[in-house]
Amino acid sequence: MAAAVLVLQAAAAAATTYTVGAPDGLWDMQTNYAEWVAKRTFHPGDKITFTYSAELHDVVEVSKAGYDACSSANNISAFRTGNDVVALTAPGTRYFLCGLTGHCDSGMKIRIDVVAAGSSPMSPAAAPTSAAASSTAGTGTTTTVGLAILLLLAVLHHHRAIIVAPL
Ligand SMILES: [Cu+2]
Repeated sequence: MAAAVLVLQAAAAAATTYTVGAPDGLWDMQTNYAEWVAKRTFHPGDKITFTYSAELHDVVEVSKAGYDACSSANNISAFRTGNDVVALTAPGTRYFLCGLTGHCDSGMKIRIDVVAAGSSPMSPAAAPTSAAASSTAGTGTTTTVGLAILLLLAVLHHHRAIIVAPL
């Protein structure tokens, strides 16, 4: 189990393509997207894929205002192939909704926060940071051990001097 988690984290460290809603859902009327995004961290370079029946839904990228109001009137872009890949190229928040009447109001909207690598504890940059922290700690330990050895040598030397002196 721990190994599986590590593998997942390693996979997340590289550019990842996420199928929106998967594995428990898809781009549909049932999936809780707030819950889905909460379990994931999106970084620049990642992609999200909207998979759905093109007869039933579409995907519209909107502004925050559009997202809040469930309005696709001033959309940024629209997709309707049923298998739409969106590249998350830069840090920031992206908003998507289904443009079909009533679907967004029923919860078919998703907000994706794209965070720079390093701003999340699970990000790849966190590893070098903690590695640096532990190597700093390692240096501290080495210094302490080195001092202890020096002290020991000094004591031994002093001791020997005492032993040697009478000879
Ligand atoms: Cu829809």
